Amino acid sequence: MNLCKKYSDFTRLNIYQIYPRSFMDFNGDGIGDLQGIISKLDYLQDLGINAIWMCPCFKSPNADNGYDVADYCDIMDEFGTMADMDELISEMHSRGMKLILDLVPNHTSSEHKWFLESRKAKDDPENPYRDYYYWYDEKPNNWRASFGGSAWEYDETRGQYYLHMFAVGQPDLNWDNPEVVRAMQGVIDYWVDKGIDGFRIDVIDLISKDIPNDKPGFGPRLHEYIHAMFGREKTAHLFTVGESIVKDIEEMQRHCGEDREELSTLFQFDHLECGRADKFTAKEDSLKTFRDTLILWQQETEKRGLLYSLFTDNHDQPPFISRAGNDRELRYESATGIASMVYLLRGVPFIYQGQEIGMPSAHYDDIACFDEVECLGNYKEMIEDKGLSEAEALEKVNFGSRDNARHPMAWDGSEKCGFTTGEPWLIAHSRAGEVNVAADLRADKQGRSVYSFYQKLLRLRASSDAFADGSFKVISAPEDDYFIYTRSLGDEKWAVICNFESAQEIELPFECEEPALANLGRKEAAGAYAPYECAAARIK
Ligand code: TEU
Ligand code: CA
Repeated sequence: MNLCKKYSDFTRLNIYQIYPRSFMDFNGDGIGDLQGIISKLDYLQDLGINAIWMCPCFKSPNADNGYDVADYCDIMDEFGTMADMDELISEMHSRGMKLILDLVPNHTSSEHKWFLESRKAKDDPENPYRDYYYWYDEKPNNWRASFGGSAWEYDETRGQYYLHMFAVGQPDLNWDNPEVVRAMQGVIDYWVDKGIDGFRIDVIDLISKDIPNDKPGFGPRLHEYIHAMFGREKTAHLFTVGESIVKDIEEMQRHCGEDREELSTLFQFDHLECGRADKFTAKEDSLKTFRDTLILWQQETEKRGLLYSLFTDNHDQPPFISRAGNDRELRYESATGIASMVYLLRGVPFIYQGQEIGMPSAHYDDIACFDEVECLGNYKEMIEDKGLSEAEALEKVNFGSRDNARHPMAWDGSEKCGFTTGEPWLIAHSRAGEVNVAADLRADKQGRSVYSFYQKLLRLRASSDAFADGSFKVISAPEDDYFIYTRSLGDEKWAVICNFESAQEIELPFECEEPALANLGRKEAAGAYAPYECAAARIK
């Protein structure tokens, strides 16, 4: 028996990512919750979504908004109860939708029972949690935490340093301890028994470390640990997507090859570098670099039969249209044009909440409006260590902060955006009055609804074997300022034409039927294309 499902078992998934804190608040406390998600399932189903990846919803003191888990088998108070969770699962399953949970195996919260026990167990070999974390008398290396500062924190109770690759409140688990592996298997099995359908796995590349040799990621036992989690009969049916900074196709093969029995697919981030010099610094870029990175991964994953993850946005990334598109005058055009560059490719689509209406970055005028730990840590470093002025640092934070993706979903143009009746935990984006679900649906009358375009795109994907399983071929040349590709399976052949930022004539080397999908309503696949205009048409 193969202990992992195959590529072709997942090509019909259309996945939507939810950040529960910001999606929909049902009980009016200003924080999104599980009942809020349930209330929007019909909206999502209507869009063409058949699976949801939900960011962590487990008990947490929220040092990093739920990525610091205090109990993997219980629900965060603000989000609801286990009864709500059971209801969500059954409401989804009755609609034929799959639920993918976010597993955070690299670290726990410093308030997790494992850590509370571990910190008092230095001299107690009887305590099973004694070696659950990395404890050292002296810092064994100079690793820096992702959110600023040293990755080693002195703990008074234990009298030793512990490792945290992220916030101080996120101690890293010591996977070299077999008890930790077993504990995480127990967590997975708990949720499998509840009937969930898959996991997104947080920073999977970090779980194995080589501390004495100073190697923070891709440690020597990484694949042994992934296999221990997911190469089991109990987990064979799951869809699993790991978050990882894989460098090349060989590395991806080692995670997702069918014979490996590890993961279904991975998120890799190469293509997202378009439009920025670093996380907090913008850069003028053509979509060419984005296109060429996508092409490379398309070709390599197809050659090896690997499942590729199609995405541009998530809860860590400011909206892609705000840095690589034009989120002002051409917001509709660039949101839909970029969608056609990505979501008709070979792989499994992930659409982040708000992307389906072309929601732009948040933009706040005051650092006090920001909430997330990464940008606040970096803001401090920019001013204290790098000598930036407050205004310069604020501009950088406005560009790169993860809050750009975490502000409340704007359901309508009212003061609280239809997200809550209370005080929202984070201020809505500055253009919520203009860009919201209700306004976007109204724009359908003018043929300018991003939602409606996504809906048509997802329907096209769902109705076509070529888009689900067909092969990919690039037609445009590297010097072209546009992207043409084909997807074909047997007699079913499609062309997808996506123009970049300038108007131009586009010739096609083949004849096409009238486009089945076009953001500006064009009737011929070839001809003069407006900025970000796109079309998908069957080849005759
Ligand atoms: O992010 C992993 C990660 O590598 C981050 O540094 C990420 O690159 C950064 O946030 C981008 O700005 C994951 C989660 O997606 C993130 O939300 C968590 O904060 C982090 O792990 C720790 O659990
Ligand atoms: Ca709530």
